[in-house]
Amino acid sequence: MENNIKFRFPEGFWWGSASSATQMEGAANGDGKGRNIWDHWYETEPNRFFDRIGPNDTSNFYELYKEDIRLMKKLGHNSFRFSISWSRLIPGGQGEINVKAVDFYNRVINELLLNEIEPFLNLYHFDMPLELQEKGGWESREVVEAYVNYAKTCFDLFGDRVKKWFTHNEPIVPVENQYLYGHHYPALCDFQKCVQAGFHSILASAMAIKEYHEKNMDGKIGTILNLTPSYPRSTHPADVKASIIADAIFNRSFLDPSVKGTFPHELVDIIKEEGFMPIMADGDLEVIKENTVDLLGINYYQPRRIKAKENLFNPHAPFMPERYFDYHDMPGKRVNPYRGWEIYEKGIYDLLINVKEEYGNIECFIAENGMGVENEKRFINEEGIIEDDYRIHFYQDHLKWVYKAIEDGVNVKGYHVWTFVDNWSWLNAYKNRYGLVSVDIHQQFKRTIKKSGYWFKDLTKNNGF
Ligand code: BGP
Repeated sequence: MENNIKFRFPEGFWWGSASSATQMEGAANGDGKGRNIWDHWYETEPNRFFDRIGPNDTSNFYELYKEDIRLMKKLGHNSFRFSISWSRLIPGGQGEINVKAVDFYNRVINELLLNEIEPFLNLYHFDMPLELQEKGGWESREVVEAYVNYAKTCFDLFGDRVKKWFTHNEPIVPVENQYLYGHHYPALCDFQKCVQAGFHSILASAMAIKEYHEKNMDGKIGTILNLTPSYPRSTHPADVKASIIADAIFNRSFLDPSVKGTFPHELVDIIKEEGFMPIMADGDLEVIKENTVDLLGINYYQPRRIKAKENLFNPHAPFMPERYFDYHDMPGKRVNPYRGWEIYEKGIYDLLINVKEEYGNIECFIAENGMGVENEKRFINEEGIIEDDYRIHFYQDHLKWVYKAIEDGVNVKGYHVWTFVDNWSWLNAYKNRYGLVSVDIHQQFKRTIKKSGYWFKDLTKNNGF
């Protein structure tokens, strides 16, 4: 088998997977955890969740973490990204620390290290403590301060062993979904709040980076962004312009300040012209300018196909970024029908080359890439294993382009799949499954390795395929 390896990755390449607290821990009300927006939304509007399955009982990593880490080891992980649940560590978001949570995260970190799996620790993955959301969430300056305190607490508690930190996962996603598109609580539609929340999460990230660097800990701190390369429908200048604007709004809005400490002028011009500038305090822009990331995590799922706007917008409707472009339904595109996302593996290469050319070739890694499929039970073979060949092909197709990016000089250090064990999804609960390992939610969350899990084991063992 060794000799058949066509794509051999550099020595020490980071192989692993990513997850998040709310999506996998379970024990949502257990051991002193406070409530977050998901616990609250599920209680008040369970109809918003697929099959009415909520975040209270997700995949039970809280109890099964040892078994999961043993499985990670078996499948060849050398790194694993997870997040701390802010409301578990500090119920209410500020004030007293929950000692049981400290104990839990210590046990997880120690168990990972014992198994030679490096913990990549993320501070915020969509799960605002409810009390802080009631103060306005990211809209509120007080929440920025609370977040920085929470970050400092985490560095002090776990920074002796954790050497890779991330301030946020996909910070644009909660902002757009809480304040514009209605997918996350409180489902508002208010561009002004959206801009304010976005600015505050960028500021919070920079302030946490500052704290971390000032502590002189011997690790790195970065952020994880979902990058969706924008492709214009055609070379017509109107299509190209629309695509540049979409890129500024959805990618460069967070990528530029995170890596360069600046904001794209295309976005600032629109925000100014439309009258949505955020409230900023003196010195905020300097903090953002001076405290950029050491390391960039990139989540890639799908591209964005853009064309010039076809119709005039309704001037009375709430402001939406889509006033500046339309989505282009490209004929012939390949789509994952369960999630509705286009599959375009070359996108991963294009965005990596862009990071090399436009962002100083900063050290980066693929922090999420994956394919969610419904009703995987239909693929179970006689041995009880889900034969998810489509997922193996999906990974191989993307990895070929990551490999090419490395050949072309991109400083990309690793590849994490989404996800290890099937987990609960914000919008789709357990409908679409992404794991290398399946979960039976009706049988105490029993784990079974899928075919892709065994493939991943060979991949990591051979450092390529
Ligand atoms: C990313 C998120 C993850 C995860 C994944 C799959 O954007 O960081 O939390 O959920 O997408 O998306 P979904 O669960 O919506 O299918």
